[in-house]
Amino acid sequence: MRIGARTFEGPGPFLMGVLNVTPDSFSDGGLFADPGAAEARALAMAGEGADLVDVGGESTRPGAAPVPVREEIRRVLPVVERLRAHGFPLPVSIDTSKPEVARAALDAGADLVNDVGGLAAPGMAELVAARGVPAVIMHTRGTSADMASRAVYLDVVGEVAAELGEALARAERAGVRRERVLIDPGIGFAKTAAQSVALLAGLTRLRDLGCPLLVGPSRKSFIGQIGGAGVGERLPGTLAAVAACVLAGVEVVRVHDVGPARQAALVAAAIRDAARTPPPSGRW
Ligand code: PMM
Repeated sequence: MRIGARTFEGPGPFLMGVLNVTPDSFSDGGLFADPGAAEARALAMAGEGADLVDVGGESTRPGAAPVPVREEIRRVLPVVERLRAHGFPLPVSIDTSKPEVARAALDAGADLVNDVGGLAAPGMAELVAARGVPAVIMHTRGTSADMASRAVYLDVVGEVAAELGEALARAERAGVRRERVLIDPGIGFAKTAAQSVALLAGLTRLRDLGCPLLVGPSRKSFIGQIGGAGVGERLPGTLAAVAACVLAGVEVVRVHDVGPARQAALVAAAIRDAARTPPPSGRW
């Protein structure tokens, strides 16, 4: 799959570095709200081995207040513009569910649309199709306000796979090409801790959708619940989840702590590849 100037193929693992330019994200809110600080963070992540960076201007944690379109654009656009103006070497992803924000970011040079809403907003799939850019379709239910109450499943892996399949089919009807889509089970989005763990254990069942997988376990609350760790203390649990993703064949892992995640991912990949001959080819 082509993402910006780079071609991603094979099993990876590839790392998407998180660049939250929000005042209120659950783990790094406010740290990178200034475009200069955001750029420095992006460069640091590139230096630590990130393969792409994901710029987000709206906190999606349960209960977070919605951000108006103009405010979200005001947060993300200067960052994308600055990265592009200064020759930032990696593909830039825009983390948004709003087509207006995605359009502004794509116009400024973003390369991929990462939509936690699964391209469901009116006009979003059409925009992705018209621009011919790759996109992440993530699974969630409801909004930040009601997602916790919608975490009810009989078979979480089966239902998430089915709902992702429906979102993919909807996107294809709007003109999005399947070979430009990455699929994400949405760890922590309308999921309890136990459901997030069940999804991490059942990732291989999502491969039937025929798309590369992207998973974002970094610093999420299931780690806090299992390990009794506050938001700032979840690196060890994050690394365990990164390794589990890579061993399951996930192509892209979305992380805040790129350097440590890279070491964990490379060791897990070496174990994965030693266990299988020939190594998996990936689903790009
Ligand atoms: N998680 C968050 C935000 N964006 N995008 C994708 N594709 N997958 C995720 O799991 C995901 C996401 C929330 O975490 P953050 O606030 O630390 O970015």
